[in-house]
Amino acid sequence: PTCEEDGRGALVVVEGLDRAGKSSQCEILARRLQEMGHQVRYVRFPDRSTPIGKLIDNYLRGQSQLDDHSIHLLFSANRWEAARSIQEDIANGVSVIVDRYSYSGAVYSAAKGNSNLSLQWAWQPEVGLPRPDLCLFLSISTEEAARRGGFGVERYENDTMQKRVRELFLSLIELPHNDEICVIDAGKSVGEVAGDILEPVLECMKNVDAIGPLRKLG
Ligand code: 2DT
Ligand code: MG
Repeated sequence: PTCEEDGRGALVVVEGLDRAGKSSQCEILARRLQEMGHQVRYVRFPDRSTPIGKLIDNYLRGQSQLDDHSIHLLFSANRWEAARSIQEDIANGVSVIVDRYSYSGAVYSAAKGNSNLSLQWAWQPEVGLPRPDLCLFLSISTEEAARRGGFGVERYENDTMQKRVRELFLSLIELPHNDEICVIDAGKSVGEVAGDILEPVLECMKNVDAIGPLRKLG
């Protein structure tokens, strides 16, 4: 029922700190777009269902120890193994909503206090992956994140790490070539945030054919 038959889909990434509401917002967004007649697929990273994803899941749950470089490259490999199917969907007019992507990948690794992974090193394995047409960064203060309940038990779910992650995310957003990043105030109510997200996504989906074919991350 839409005009997408002859156009490509949009690649929309949702990023942010833990407890910013990414997963709930991705689900709401995917449902609303579907109700409007768009073809949509919802993907999340890490995708813990693949063999590489299982290694990542074990690591995050503290069941295995891995060198920081090694786990970093597994997170990236987990995106590379999904890249072709994302490209195919986009080419076939299906928009893909992605819960966490390369930005989380670079930022979480570089935020580790005990490692010497620079943001620049951490970004390199992402070069060449499908480039998002739009990246929504769900921003909440560390105080608001704390109000939303305690941390889970996984690795990275602690105050020091979250503070560093937030700072690094903000430094990424300021880079001039990252003009597809749109900052959303995720401290508002679920409904308000959903409305604030829908608007730029619809705008992006309208403009995607003017952008041309799906680009690659540089
Ligand atoms: P979830 O809570 O969203 O399942 O994420 N992470 C994620 C990385 O360190 N590198 C990555 O490339 C990605 C996608 C963020 C689990 C944790 O994994 C971190 C939180
Ligand atoms: Mg989490």
